[in-house]
Amino acid sequence: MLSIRRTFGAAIFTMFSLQANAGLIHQFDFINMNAPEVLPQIDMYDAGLALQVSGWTTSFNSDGEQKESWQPVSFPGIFYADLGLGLISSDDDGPFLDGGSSSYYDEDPDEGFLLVFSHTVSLDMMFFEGVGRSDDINISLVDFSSGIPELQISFHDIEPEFGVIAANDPSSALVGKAFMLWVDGDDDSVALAGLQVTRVPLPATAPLMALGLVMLRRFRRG
Ligand SMILES: [Ca+2]
Ligand SMILES: [Ca+2]
Ligand SMILES: [Ca+2]
Repeated sequence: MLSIRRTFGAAIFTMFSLQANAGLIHQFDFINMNAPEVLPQIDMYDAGLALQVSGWTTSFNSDGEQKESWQPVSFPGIFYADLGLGLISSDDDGPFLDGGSSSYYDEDPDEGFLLVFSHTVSLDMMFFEGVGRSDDINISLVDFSSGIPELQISFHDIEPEFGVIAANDPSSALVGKAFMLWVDGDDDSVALAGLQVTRVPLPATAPLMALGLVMLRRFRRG
């Protein structure tokens, strides 16, 4: 009888853990199969987690020096279409998120998406479309408390594999409420198709796991 109770307790524990973990992962899909739209920003919501995406420009030269401060793009705006999100940062600019040469900031800046979440998350997976051989992406943890993005920690020139960047050990620092996904080179041109994040700290997990442990102990005590 003891072994049955033990198994039952462990099963409850596992059930609670799985349930808690399943609720922590959030996915945001930016593919728009309807008519393309150009929007000043994108607001999305998934199970209690809000995300706002806005477009920004800057200029970094090939030595990695920042030549222009970050500027918000309000017009024309984010291109929301069948490959996901691109950015049209001026009347002459193409619809992809694309970088530019630092000598032509006015016509062809470096572009980025600022992602601002309502809660602290870890950035786990980024899905891109339109990725070619020359494309690489910079990912930064951002302090946005002043209203101007301040890059805190950056990972440069990451090449998506089959369109996917998966955060792993080197980028486990990507935990926060605001991130910039940006491109800096003349030949960078991509669309952001989706994101997967995990909400942290884990508000649901701790009490549920504690409950699971209590129940497990009770069953064990029998
Ligand atoms: Ca563009
Ligand atoms: Ca540049
Ligand atoms: Ca680059």
